[in-house]
Amino acid sequence: MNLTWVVQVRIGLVGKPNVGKSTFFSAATMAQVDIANYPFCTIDPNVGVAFIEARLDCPCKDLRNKLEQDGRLKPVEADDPRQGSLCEPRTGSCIGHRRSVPIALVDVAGLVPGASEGRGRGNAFLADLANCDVLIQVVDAAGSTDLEGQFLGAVSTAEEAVASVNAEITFLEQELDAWIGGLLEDGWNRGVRRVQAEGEKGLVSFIQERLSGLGATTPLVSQGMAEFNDAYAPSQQPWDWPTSTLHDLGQCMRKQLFPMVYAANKADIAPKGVLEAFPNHTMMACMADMELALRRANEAGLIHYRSGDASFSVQSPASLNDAQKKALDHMQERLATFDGTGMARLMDDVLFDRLNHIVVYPVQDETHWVDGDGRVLPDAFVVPSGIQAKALASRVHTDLGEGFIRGVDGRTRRIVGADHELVDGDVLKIHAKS
Ligand SMILES: Nc1nc2c(ncn2[C@@H]2O[C@H](COP(=O)(O)OP(=O)(O)O)[C@@H](O)[C@H]2O)c(=O)[nH]1
Ligand SMILES: [Mg+2]
Repeated sequence: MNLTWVVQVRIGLVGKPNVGKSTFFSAATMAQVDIANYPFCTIDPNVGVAFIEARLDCPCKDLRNKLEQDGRLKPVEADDPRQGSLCEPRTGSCIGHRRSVPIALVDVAGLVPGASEGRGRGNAFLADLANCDVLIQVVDAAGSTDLEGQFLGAVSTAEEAVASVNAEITFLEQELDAWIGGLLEDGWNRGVRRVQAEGEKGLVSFIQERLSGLGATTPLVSQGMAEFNDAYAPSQQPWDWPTSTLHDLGQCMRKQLFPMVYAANKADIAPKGVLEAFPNHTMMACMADMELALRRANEAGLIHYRSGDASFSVQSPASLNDAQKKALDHMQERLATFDGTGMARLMDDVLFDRLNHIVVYPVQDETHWVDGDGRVLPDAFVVPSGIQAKALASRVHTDLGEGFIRGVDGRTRRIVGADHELVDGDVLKIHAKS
């Protein structure tokens, strides 16, 4: 089976140069994955797979509880490396019933001021951006670099850092707006003819087609249109709209197409109070280079660290030299101060709050929660909250969707119909005509 389906969400890392995008990307995509399962990774070196922990415990916890109650399984041993997990994930991992799910992460380089007019890599970044469901703008919370990414000498005051972050946010919005506004402007004559023939419905379908390469769907465009009408209430007819109005329209579409979350990176060297200056943004403190260092040290067997944790343990303290000890002490202290590197928290927020996704577990056997080969809970699907049973079936396999007969809820054993809406942590058996 083609396994590209396991990655349903694409997150883009954007921002001016030298803010830490590539560091964030390397840290987040470090887990070894079987690249054959993710063909897109081999095509683009700046696309990788990152794992995000599901919010709810893996259903293998319920399975274990049941087996223990029935006396068919002994309680977890203290030294069990999987800390009780019973599942056999095809991708990602599950330890202590903490199950991780894959997403695609894209390091979008070259988005510099003026990029939409051809500066830097010019429009090359657009192809990277186009398929992203959501963007993380990495900003330099320390204000240690200018808009071109040149390092500034002195460390900024809070005021300077806030002004600098504001400039980063504004430049990126302007670049995206100019790009989307330009796309609308280009074909506007055709758009106008559609409005004359079909009214606003024609305009929506024109915009949707124009921006389909960016993931525009009719509901998204309609939502953007509603916000445009609210905010700008243009008095002229669309055929009389000046360029500036088209760009306002582009801005409303951008907000729909690219929801944005901010990583206030370099928190370790940032002055206090930067985050507080952005109450209307989803912004979280981040230390990408520390996450990278911790993951590398973990990989090398020096420490035991799990992304998201606010501390780590040293494998064999006696074997460390003074320099290593000092470096690790320093990291412990920073980690405690910031309650973790912030990366896992940010990705969790993006996937489950901003994108409102859930994790569900399709199985072939509703009693034992296994697939055809007897593999326990092999797949964890990241899907939009409230997805219907038949739509989930289509994501598992187009044949399962087309032949959908009914589903069976793995917990209640109730039969559910095509329009049954799934909730986080559901286990579902799908019956389909073959
Ligand atoms: N102090 C500090 N420096 C960082 C952090 N993350 C990245 N850097 C440094 O910022 C510089 C630019 O990082 P890079 O990932 O290449 O930035 P990119 O151009 O946005 O991809 C490098 O020297 C990194 O080591 C962080 O959290 N704190
Ligand atoms: Mg880079």
